Amino acid sequence: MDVRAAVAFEAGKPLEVTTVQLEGPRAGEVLVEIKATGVCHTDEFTLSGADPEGLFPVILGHEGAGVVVDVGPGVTSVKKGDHVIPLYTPECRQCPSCLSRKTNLCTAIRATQGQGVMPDGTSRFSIEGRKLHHYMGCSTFANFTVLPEIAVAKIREDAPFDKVCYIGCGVTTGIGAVINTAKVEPGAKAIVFGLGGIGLNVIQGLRLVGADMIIGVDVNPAKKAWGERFGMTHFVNPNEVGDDLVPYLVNLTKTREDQIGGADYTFDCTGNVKVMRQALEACHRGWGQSIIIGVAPAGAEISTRPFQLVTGRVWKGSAFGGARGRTDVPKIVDWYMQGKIEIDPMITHTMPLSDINRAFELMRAGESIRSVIVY
Ligand code: NAD
Ligand code: AHE
Ligand code: ZN
Repeated sequence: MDVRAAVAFEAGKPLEVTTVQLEGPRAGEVLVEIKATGVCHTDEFTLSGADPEGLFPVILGHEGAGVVVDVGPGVTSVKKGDHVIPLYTPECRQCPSCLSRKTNLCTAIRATQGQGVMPDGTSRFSIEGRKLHHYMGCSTFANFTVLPEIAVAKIREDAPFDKVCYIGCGVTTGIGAVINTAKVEPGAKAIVFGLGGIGLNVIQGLRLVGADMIIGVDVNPAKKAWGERFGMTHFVNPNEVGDDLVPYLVNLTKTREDQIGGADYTFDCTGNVKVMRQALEACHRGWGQSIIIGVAPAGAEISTRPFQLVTGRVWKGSAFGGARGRTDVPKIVDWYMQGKIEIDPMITHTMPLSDINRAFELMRAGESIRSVIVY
């Protein structure tokens, strides 16, 4: 069938909105009509050419919501008409990783996902006979896409697509990093580096669990008001502090004179490896945990003095907020519908697919929190 898609033909070039061809679902796959999709910084990361796994030509997008319109042979857990959120981290509940109960990183289809194809090794997308790659198993920058059954979460039908699409990445990543990865306790002191579409969700996650001190760090002064809107208690602009950012932050966390200072938890939501080091070193000696959420370019490496770890600081990573998609995403949709978490104010821009390059420009300029494409 013919579908409308924004195609990334080459790294570093604008997307081209055009008609492409999509084959129907094969065994174990579903065809989903995408109703809305967010534009995440990771789409920009891959489009820029910085992603070591980046493949072109490709249909990007991994933060969608839509309706199942057809299912392939053997599909049992969803049916036509179901409302779903595509999952770049699937949940098969059968692979060694799922069965371990130690990680959300299902390994059932990760290899083919990274190769930009369906689990059978082929792509469903093409343009004039030329293969197009799938992206993160989702390709939500198309009004229809094919996904493995294990890579969709069924959600309630009264949830608005143009809001809950954000749960497909940003909301779950930020809130999940607090709840699932760091397991932040009430009363904790936390620092969030980077107050964009992810960092603001970390902040609202910290508010949700009852953190006492929520320090936001961003080079963009406009993010102060944004952080405060979701529960941030202090704002620090590194450009106003200079080279002494870490001691400044450590000092800020002292609430008694006899404390040595440092955060119980820090979160990197920038993808900048220098910031990741600052985040680790701003943790409290003996127990502070630093959670890396940001995705760094090919070749980038993190470093610190091993002494930082010897003295009890912990470096951890978090993908999709440690969430098990088919289990956790419907619950997060419920939290939104019940008013426990906010999404609407973070969606600063909505636009049709034809304007998708504007969404990328707004993100690069730091002018949007989330842009959502509505089909
Ligand atoms: P964004 O562009 O909306 O926000 C990034 C923020 O970081 C901006 O506010 C920017 O001003 C700030 N920033 C940049 N340099 C900084 C510095 N040196 N110090 C402090 N702040 C700085 O991006 P986003 O959508 O929030 O994504 C953030 C990161 O998280 C990206 O690297 C993205 O690829 C990654 N990500 C990871 C996961 C995951 O599962 N691990 C999921 C989604 C996104
Ligand atoms: N391809 C990149 C890795 C990108 C990455 O780490 N992606 C996150 C999700 S970002 C969503 O916005 C993730 O889920 N990682 C786990 C995984 O299996 O990819 C690279 O650096 O190679
Ligand atoms: Zn994302």
